[in-house]
Amino acid sequence: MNIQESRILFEKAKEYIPGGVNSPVRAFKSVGGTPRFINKGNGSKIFDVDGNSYIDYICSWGAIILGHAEISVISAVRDAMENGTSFGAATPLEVELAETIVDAVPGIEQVRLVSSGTEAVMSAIRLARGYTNRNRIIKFEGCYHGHADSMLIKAGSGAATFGIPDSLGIPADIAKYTTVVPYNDLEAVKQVMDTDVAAIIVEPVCGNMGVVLPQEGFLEGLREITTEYGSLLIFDEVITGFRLSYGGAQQVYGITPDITCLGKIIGGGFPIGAYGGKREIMECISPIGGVYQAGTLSGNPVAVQAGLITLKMLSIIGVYEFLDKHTTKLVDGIQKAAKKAGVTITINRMASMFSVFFTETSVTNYSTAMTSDSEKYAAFFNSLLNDGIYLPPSRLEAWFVGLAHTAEDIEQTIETVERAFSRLK
Ligand code: KE4
Repeated sequence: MNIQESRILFEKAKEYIPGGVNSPVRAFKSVGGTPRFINKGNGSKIFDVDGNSYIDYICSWGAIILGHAEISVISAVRDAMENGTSFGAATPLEVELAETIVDAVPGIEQVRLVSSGTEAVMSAIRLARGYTNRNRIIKFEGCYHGHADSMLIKAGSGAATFGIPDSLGIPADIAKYTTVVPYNDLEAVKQVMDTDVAAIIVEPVCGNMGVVLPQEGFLEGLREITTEYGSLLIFDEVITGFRLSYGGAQQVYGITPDITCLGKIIGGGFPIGAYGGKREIMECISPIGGVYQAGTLSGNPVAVQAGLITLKMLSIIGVYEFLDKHTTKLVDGIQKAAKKAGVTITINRMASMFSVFFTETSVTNYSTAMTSDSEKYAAFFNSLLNDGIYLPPSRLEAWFVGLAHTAEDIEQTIETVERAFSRLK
């Protein structure tokens, strides 16, 4: 595969942008090779600057569930842009998007739009602290909630409840308020719980250590513990919102959090995030409450228009069944191909998101996710990439199936996976 233009661009990009990318995972560090510079997407495919085409299973990390350059999104956005792109004032469409989200997501009675998932989580954390007048946050190892200081924390040593920074530039005095425990481990939560915990934040189905599902009783247990201690339960549904179902993971599992964070899909590929919850909690937000949060481009009319069209399309009966059918076909095909090639894998899947782990261990948390062989994943990734299939450039991310993936795409992917597995032996 000729990737000369990507190579040239990457060298130039490294002159002007740290690492040549605007988000670290795009640099292909954990899989090696040259990141592809993409200049076009259409439907299930993306095209790089050398003219190579790929069936895309990143889908902008889940945001592009309708497929790239979806015609109704493009035409609605074009119309919206002709009326101007940002006013820094209230606009009618953001009311419509808020109403749509409130109607769709069980735990949201009021919602505030922001411009990224990180901003949604950062604001939700501040809101939880302001509402409860408490400081501590509990999060789970392997869950990623964006790059706000209090979220870039890793587990302290042993039973120490104090988190330690997972990035330079985070003061210990901030890190100490975040405690990190293993996913799916309610006992560990109980050991560190106290009445200074403002909130427990969780990806109800994790997509950031690869896909890891909540074990029976885990989410219910978090709901019980937070209620018992008067802490808030925050579901970070930036990935799972409108992905797992129209009401997100909380609709699938029947657990209602106090605050929900959203992003990705609700912007249809434009910069967006949102956080919402019970009215009593949300009314603590400025300008009516004392918790401050603001944003120049919050509720941006172009992003909101793209999000509205996307959610309208997802509300059509049968959409999630379609996604389910295609994902089942793909996952079954990968399983069969691995068996045929004698390659040991574990697949975790929920609805139209899944991950392939190169391990025989069942993957239920971060430490088991890390048993996935990184060299095998890198070889698998590069074999598929060079054969026109674009996977996440990290073994700890998710594949996403969208409405634009056709039966032919699925067939072609399975055939390509078979070739990749045979090369792995
Ligand atoms: P953003 O700030 O990147 O819009 O959202 C942060 C975020 C929050 N919560 C969850 C559950 C998330 O998955 C994310 C961001 N997801 C990653 C991919 N797993 C974004 C990709 C990247 O960092 O480039």
